[in-house]
Amino acid sequence: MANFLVFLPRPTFGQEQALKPNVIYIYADDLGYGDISANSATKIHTPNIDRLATSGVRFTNAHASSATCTPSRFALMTGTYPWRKEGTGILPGDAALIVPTDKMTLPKVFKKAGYRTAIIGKWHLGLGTQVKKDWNHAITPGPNEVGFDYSFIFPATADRVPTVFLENHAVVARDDNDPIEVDYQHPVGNDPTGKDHPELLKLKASPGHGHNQTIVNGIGRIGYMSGGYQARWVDEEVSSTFLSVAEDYIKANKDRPFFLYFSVTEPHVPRMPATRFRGKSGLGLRGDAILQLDWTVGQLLDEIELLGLKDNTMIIFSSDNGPVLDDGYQDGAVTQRNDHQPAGPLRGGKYSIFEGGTRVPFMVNGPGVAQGKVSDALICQMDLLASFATMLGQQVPTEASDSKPLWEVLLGKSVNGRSYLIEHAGSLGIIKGHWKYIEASNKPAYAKLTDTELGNAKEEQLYDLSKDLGEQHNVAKEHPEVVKDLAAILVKEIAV
Ligand code: NG6
Ligand code: CA
Repeated sequence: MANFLVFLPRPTFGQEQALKPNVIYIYADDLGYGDISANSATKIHTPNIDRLATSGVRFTNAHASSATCTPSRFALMTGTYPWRKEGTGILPGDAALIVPTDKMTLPKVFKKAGYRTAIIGKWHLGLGTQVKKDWNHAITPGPNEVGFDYSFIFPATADRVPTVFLENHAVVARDDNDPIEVDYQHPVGNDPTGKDHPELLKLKASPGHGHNQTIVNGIGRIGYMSGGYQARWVDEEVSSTFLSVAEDYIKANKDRPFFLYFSVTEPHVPRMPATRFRGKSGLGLRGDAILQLDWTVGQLLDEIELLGLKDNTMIIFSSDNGPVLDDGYQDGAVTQRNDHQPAGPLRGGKYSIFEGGTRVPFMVNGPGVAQGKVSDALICQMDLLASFATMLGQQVPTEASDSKPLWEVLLGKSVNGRSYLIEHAGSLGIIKGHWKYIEASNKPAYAKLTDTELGNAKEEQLYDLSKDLGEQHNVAKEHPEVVKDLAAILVKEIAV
């Protein structure tokens, strides 16, 4: 009997693993298309991120669903367009969870296939069932209730309170004798605010941007916070904290398939990289933060190699929305710009319906993935859910209705991406083939605070991206039939 068992045609350990590669999704925050040298940046060098491009597929037409963070992450998790659902805009740090707990999500696809799943980094999709919550006890639901076995996160953005990490349901290093309180409407506690005590700031807020409420670590934040002095993060250590938690996680799970959503915070504000990166880019703290991000990616890639996981680990790198230089602090991004083009050849950036808002770096690397290939296929981060579902032999979940299964495209084996994608900022646009249509809108064309061309105009806009990637020449009048076709798709999609 024992001998018979030996001859059972069961897969060897190696084969089994090959069917289920580990997947690491590295998600930068506000990194623009032109912020990496793989996408032709010349004023900054990102050799480690570039390694992912040279040994994998680099996409030139890959998108976040939206031009800001929360909606893009909502789409990534749920496989649905965020503008279909109210309340998916940029969330405050005390928001309730907006990802449904009873629907399929990207991590649940992996879980269903027997993977261990983790998020390490920025969350920004809300926690708990209501705004008012007790930060001193377990907070639920959150990432663990939508598919992650393990979570080590910060709740919202680096510029929003509470400036603490949560491991699974609990604040890290909390102290029962020093309870944390958070409020976005009214001041709490006695901590100085940036508004009243600008002399205490090591990073000054930009005029008009707010970011002048509770001061934590010499930086004025959005929102008020009191207590939790042991738990408050030091900005200079946030990145290395996430990296070391990620390395530990990978080591602990190296013998079984895992999905790691590594959601780093660079180069989102406040840009306060570790001392050794400061002044290194010549582009101010934003550039320095990108160098820190690049170093982090290098460390992670080295670790994967060291652990012998390289042949069995797929790494996807992208960003949640386009770039912005001044997003609230005087950090040198504008004054030391040195002609750096964070959106590369694209117009607009974060907050914009022009391509700079959603078209972001996107690289896929790993077993079965073409090497050194450039793909112009249209793809959205929202498609990862359906793509991994099919890769793992599952049906595409019906509720992930906007997610397209594009596994072959991710591998670089096919260039047949989406037939169209709706882009989302203040208004909606649609990209189909070489055409880009932006609906007519009364919203502002320009945001002075962030110096962003938002892309809104009272008349409909149409651009031929094959000749005019920078969206300079509105050809709507010359191609009324194309305008009609794209507007009709938009109307149809909105009605779903
Ligand atoms: C904006 C903040 C900006 C940033 C952004 C969220 C102001 C004036 N600006 O409201 O600094 O925090 O929200 O960025 O408050 S995101 O990448 O998470 O979407
Ligand atoms: Ca972002």
